[in-house]
Amino acid sequence: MEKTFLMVKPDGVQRNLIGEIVSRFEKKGYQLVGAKLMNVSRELAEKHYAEHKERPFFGELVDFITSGPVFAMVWQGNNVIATARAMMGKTNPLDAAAGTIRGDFATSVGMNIIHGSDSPESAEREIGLWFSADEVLSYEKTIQRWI
Ligand code: ABT
Ligand code: MG
Repeated sequence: MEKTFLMVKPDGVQRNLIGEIVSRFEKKGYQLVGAKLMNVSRELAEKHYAEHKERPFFGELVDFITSGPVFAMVWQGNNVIATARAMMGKTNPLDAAAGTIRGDFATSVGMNIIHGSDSPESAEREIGLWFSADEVLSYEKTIQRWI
């Protein structure tokens, strides 16, 4: 079963959106298999955003993501990587459709509420970076068979 890494960024935590965001993925039919509220070290932030290292906004990005607690999660389910990205909406809230998380709650590219892995390769890399093996659970959800 496919897994992805999702994270409520510091702006989402400060704005009390953890419950709203978790609820959307639960209602969609996905299964939460790992979660923790945590402060992010600069080292972890720099590894997470390594692909943007040369970009002019890299410093601000690391400052932002380390500015307060984030809610890191692993979700599991059918096509969860691409579907979660669709549910999040486009990176720039100007382009994010109403009904998506960013479309409904975000106004800035830099502070856009949620992160989600953008491919199977990044999902594997990011889950490994943020969670240890024993923090990602495997448990039966019998309701899954109806969705
Ligand atoms: P993330 O989920 O944070 O990775 O966002 P997403 O994959 O939708 O967008 P990318 B392109 O990976 O952007 C990473 C972070 O960099 C911020 N950003 C991006 C800017 O501040 N300015 C820019 O011009 C671009 C392209 C947005 C993302 N977020 N944060 N926080
Ligand atoms: Mg990204």
